[in-house]
Amino acid sequence: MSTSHPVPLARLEEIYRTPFFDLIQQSRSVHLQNWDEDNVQLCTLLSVKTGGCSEDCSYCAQSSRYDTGVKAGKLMGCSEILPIAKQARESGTTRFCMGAAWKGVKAGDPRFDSMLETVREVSKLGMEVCVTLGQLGDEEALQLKDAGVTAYNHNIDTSPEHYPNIVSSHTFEDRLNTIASVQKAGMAVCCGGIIGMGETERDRLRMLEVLCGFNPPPESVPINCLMSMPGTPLEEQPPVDIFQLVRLIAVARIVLPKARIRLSAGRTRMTREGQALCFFAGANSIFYGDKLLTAENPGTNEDLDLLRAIDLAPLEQAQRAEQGVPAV
Ligand code: SAM
Ligand code: DTB
Ligand code: SF4
Repeated sequence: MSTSHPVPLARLEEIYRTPFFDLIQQSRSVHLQNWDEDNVQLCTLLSVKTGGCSEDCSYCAQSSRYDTGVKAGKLMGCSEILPIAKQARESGTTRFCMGAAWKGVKAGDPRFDSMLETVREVSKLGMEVCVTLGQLGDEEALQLKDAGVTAYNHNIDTSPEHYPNIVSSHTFEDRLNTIASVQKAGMAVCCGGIIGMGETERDRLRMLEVLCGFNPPPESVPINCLMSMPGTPLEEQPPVDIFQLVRLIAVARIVLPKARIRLSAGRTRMTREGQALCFFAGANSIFYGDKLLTAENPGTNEDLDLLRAIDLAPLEQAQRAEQGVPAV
């Protein structure tokens, strides 16, 4: 049975303050002890329902409370999503993540039934299937698991203390309750957060402290750097310092050795060298494709060039090579 590995804040602070090169050397060594291959998982993200969200998350371009220029769309149906998922698989992706901009889902709602149908079809394609549909309870979680969802993404986003400064339409506790339902249903938890929202170093480490307390620990941890979206309350936030990001990834790798750490939003503002340091520190997954949900992401050729330049193979291609099949 899995158990949590709580790490006290003071210990996280101590690790974070290790001299930079010692820190990334330590995290690299933890990485090598826990991961057989040095590869990067490519994940395709699709916004299946964009904009018009009732919530007031102050980083989000999809909240209907802010004038961000994002138009509210309808939920895409299975016949629209399936060809996109097939194309993603052809492009070398091993995980397909579908995101919906709404507060949450309820069993019996036709939109939830439509998502279940989509998941049933997409899960036949052989990729990991991740969805992020906001709040849910035990029943919804079980239905998603039965339909074939492998992981549910629900970020805590920041520390419990900073959360009320960022969101007022739901609570940090609400987020934890959803995660508990996901775990009860036996789906993997994908949970991380955003840095660059005016939080302190302590808030960032408190966020990791909460993640380490999950039982079992999250299967994947997306670390997003805020994409400061015009029209949102956080539009003027300055970019995150790359060395702070690398340090946080290194600490995450040390305390969550088995989690896939996803270098998520914000890569368009990072250099290739900065991203390479993130991979060295322990990041082993990215979102792959020109667009995140509404914001930009590096182009696919750019990403493949970067991985090639630093001898990192995408996950699936690495596995194929092991089986003697030439990489695409
Ligand atoms: N509505 C669902 C929810 O809130 O969980 C799912 C979609 S929501 C857009 C998924 C995650 O995207 C958020 O929890 C946040 O971590 C990330 N995100 C949203 N806007 C962002 C931004 N401007 N910059 C960085 N990350 C962002
Ligand atoms: C996550 O942690 N990051 C992704 C995914 N999970 C759903 C979303 C990033 C969104 C970036 C802002 C946008 O595209 O609007
Ligand atoms: Fe809605 Fe999710 Fe954006 Fe919050 S983060 S406004 S819940 S889409």
